[in-house]
Amino acid sequence: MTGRFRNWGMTTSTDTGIRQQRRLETAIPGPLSRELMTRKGAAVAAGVGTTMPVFAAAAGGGIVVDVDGNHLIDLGSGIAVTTVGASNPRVVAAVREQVEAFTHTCFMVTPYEGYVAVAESLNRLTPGDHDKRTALFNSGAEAVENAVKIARSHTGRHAVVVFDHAYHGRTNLTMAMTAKSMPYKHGFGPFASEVYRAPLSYPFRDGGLDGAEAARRALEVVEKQVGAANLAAMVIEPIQGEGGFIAPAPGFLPALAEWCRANGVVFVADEVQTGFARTGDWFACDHEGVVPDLIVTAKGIAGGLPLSAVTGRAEIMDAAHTGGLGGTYGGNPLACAAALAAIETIEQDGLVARAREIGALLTSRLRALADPRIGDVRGRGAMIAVELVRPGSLDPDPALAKAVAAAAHERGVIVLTCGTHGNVLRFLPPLTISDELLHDAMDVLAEALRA
Ligand code: PLZ
Repeated sequence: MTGRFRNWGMTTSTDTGIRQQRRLETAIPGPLSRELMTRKGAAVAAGVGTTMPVFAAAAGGGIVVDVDGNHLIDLGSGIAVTTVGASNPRVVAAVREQVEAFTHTCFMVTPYEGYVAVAESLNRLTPGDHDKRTALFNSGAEAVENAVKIARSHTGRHAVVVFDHAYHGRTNLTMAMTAKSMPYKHGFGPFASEVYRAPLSYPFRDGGLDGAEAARRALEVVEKQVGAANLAAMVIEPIQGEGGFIAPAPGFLPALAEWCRANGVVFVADEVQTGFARTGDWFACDHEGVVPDLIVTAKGIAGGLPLSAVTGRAEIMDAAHTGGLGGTYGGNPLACAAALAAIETIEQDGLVARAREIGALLTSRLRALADPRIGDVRGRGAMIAVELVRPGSLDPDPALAKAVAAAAHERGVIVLTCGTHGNVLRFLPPLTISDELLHDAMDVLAEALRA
C-alpha cells in the first residue's frame, strides 16, 4: 500500500492529477479571481474575510490551483485540515463510495457503522489505554462546547479555566474561552459566564520561566480566583494554534494534568489544530506522555470533511444522560468515511514520521535565514512558526508579518499568520507535500523577507 501514495520526492503527483509544482499564469489575484471577489463583496457578508484574494478551482497534495490556473504551494492546509493532502485519493474514494450508499440518516435516528468505527479508532489512537468513549460533532467549536457540557455533567461544577492566547472557537461559549478580542469577540458579547483565564507558559516571552514554575503561576491564579472545588474543566491547547504556535515549556502540561487529577477537575486537551500527526506525534499530548481526561479533535481528522469529536474516560463521557449529546449532522456518514480513510492514510503512509521530517526541514531553513527580525523559530513537526519582532527586542512586528505573507502570496505560496499580536508566520503544510515544494516555498519566503 505504501508505494502508491508515498511520493514526497517527486514533482508530479499521479495521485490527484495535480502537478506538484508552483506555477504562476497571471498576477495574483488573476482576472477571474478579481471577478469572483467582486461577486463575493456583493453577495457574502462582510464579516467573512479571506486570507488571499484568489478563488480555488482544484487542489491536490500540496498544491491549490486557482481559477486563473495559478498553482500555489499550500503551507496552510486550509488551517491544518488537509493533513493527508488535498483531495487525498483514499479519502476521495471512501467518500465517493459512501455518497452512493447514503448521504444521511442521522445517527440519532438510524445509526450506521461508520460512526462507531470512527469512535473505535479514536478510542484506540488517543493518549492513554483506559476505557474510552467518543461522541462526534461537526466543528471544533461544537466539540469544545460538548467537552465542557460533559465535564460539567460529570463534576456537577460550573467553572472552566482557559489560558492566555487561547483559541477555542466562535460560538458563544467558545468566544468566551477564546482570548483575543479583535476579530473573534469584538462587539459580539455578552459572553458565557464562568470562564476564567490563567497565564500560559510562553518561553519566548516569559523570561525563561520553566514549565514547573509557569504551572505554579497558573495554578495559583486558578486556586485563588476560581477555587478547585468550583472547577469543572481546565481546557488547553497543548501547542496553541491561532494564539501563535506557542509550545509551553517542558513540564507545564504534565503539572497541570496532575493538579487536575488531584483536584477532580476534568483536564481537556483541545487538539483541534495539533491532532492527527500534525506535531510529529499522533497527538501533541503524546510528546510528554500527558493523558488528558477528554481530548477534542477536528480539522485533520477527516481529510477536509467537517467532523469533530470528544473522546475520553468512559466514566466521564457517560456522565451525560442519554439524549443529552448529539446534533442533526454530528458524525455525518460522508465525514466518517473520510475520517476512516484519513486515519488509514496516516497509519499506512507513515505520516507521523513525515511530520517530524517536515519540522526538521522547515526549522533548519528558517534558522538559516538568521534574520534579526525573526525573534523565535518554534513549533513541532509540521506545525512551525516564526515570531517577528523589531530587531534586538521583543516588540511584536505585525506589519512585517502581514507584508511578508502578502509578498509570499503574490509569489504563489499560501502562508497564514497568527498570534495575539498578529506577528507570527505559521507553516502547516499537508504531510504529503514533497521536500521540493517545501524548499521552493522557503526560497520564496526568504525572498519575501528581503522584499
Ligand atoms: N480549537 C485549537 O484551532 C480552529 C479558526 C479559524 P472550528 N482554528 C481555526 C477561524 O478564524 O475561524 C480551532 C482551533 C482550536 C478550536 C477551533 C475551532 O474549530 O472547526 O473552526 O469550529
